[in-house]
Amino acid sequence: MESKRAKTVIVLGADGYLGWPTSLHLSAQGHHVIAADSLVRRRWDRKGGTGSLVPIRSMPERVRRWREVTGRQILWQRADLLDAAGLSALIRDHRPDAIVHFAEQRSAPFSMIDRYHAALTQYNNVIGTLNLLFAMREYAPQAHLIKLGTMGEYGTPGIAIEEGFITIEHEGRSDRLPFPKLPGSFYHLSKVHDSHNIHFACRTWGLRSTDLNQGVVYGATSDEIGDDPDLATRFDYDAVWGTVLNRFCTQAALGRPLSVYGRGGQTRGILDLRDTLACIRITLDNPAGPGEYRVFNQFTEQFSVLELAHKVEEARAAHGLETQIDHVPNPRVELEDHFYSAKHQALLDLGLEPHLLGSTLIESVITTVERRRRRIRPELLGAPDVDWREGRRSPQGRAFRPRLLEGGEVGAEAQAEENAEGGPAS
Ligand code: NAD
Ligand code: USQ
Repeated sequence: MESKRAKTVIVLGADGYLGWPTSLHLSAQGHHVIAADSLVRRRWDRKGGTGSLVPIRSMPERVRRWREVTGRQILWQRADLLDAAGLSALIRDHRPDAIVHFAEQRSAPFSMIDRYHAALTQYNNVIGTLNLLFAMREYAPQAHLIKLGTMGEYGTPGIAIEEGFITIEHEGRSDRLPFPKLPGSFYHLSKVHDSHNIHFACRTWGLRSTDLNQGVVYGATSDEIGDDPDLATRFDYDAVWGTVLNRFCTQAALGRPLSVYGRGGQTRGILDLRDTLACIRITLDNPAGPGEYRVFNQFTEQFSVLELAHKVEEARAAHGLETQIDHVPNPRVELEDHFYSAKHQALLDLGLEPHLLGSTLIESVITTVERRRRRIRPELLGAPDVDWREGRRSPQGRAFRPRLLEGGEVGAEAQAEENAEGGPAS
């Protein structure tokens, strides 16, 4: 079903796990989608020895395929948020109604490898978003910025988590203020810094934004992708990029033990990839007002890590298969036993109908993995080599030096690789 009014939407980070299916979903709704990405994630994979389990096509190939199967056009533009001039030109040329911003370094372990990776993460994310805010002020002050934040901005406080703001009474006065933040990695901190900058830009320049504090996403496909290999989105399973349930499904598919860190008492909000797309669509259809900065907590259910492992175990047991659950020393600094109650009402009120986690979904992810089992590198499945206190313990960490603070300049070697993969705008 198409949205009421077709909008011009720039999707930043459109080559990623979430950005690509979002581009397809919004295009299927009849929106005019400009899909932009610097392709830096593909480079981080090459340098770090990781990679998507599901093969992914180049961006020109993907948009071509989408046009073949639907007749719809997605415009592919290579763009780096660190290149302020290039980003401004992108916004100026398209004057979007909305910008969906996924384009960040999104791995907590990556940000904890060493000083270099912490700085890379915060520079890429915070300065990239700052560049975007300035470009919007100049060329698209009416556009709705839909920014991907994270539930991890809040951490695990001992009180219920509100959606962005909390009313505080202090010395006889009361005010509605941003909810306190206790993030658990330099990556999660970068999102907190973004939130403050976006909130400030809304208050000061009258920009409009929705900050989507999203939980951990699971799943391997969407309605638009189906099982078309030419439209597939990436699927990470290694200890740096793979998120917890996708990792557990991959481990189960190989008959390997599930890697629960510590006792698995850490509780997280989670959601199905298809619900991420629905949340973006709903947010796009219901924009923030001028000068408004609002926060939606974007997840559908909460589970402890051990409960997630048991869900996978149960789904396998239904087929007579046994699953081993291993408790590996937790490389992160996390609370094992903690209170967790996070509100997530705003998107439900706007019409979100969640896909709740069930055995069918777990089985379908496992089937996706089984089809690709020959591509799995078993050494990437096990215990992580990035420790929150010590950084990366393996020698690979010292050799892994992706670009840093290059201000949008791409080295000749990286440029050649990117041309092979992404090419210029098609
Ligand atoms: P991803 O790594 O698959 O995709 C991110 C994309 O952004 C990559 O294609 C990368 O090349 C691009 N990018 C990064 N920096 C860029 C820059 N400076 N300029 C242009 N492009 C750049 O990550 P994902 O899982 O799709 O996550 C997308 C967003 O959603 C991130 O902001 C992440 O923090 C957030 N998020 C993800 C999850 C999850 O479980 N995957 C959960 C909550 C929030
Ligand atoms: N965990 C395990 N075993 C594993 C992998 C993870 O026990 O093999 C545990 C972690 O210790 C943690 C939980 O599972 O307690 C979630 O870890 P994760 O790697 O799935 O998620 P996280 O590092 O928080 O990051 C992911 C995305 C990030 C997003 C975040 C949403 O990579 O981009 O912001 O989920 S949230 O967790 O709500 O902050």
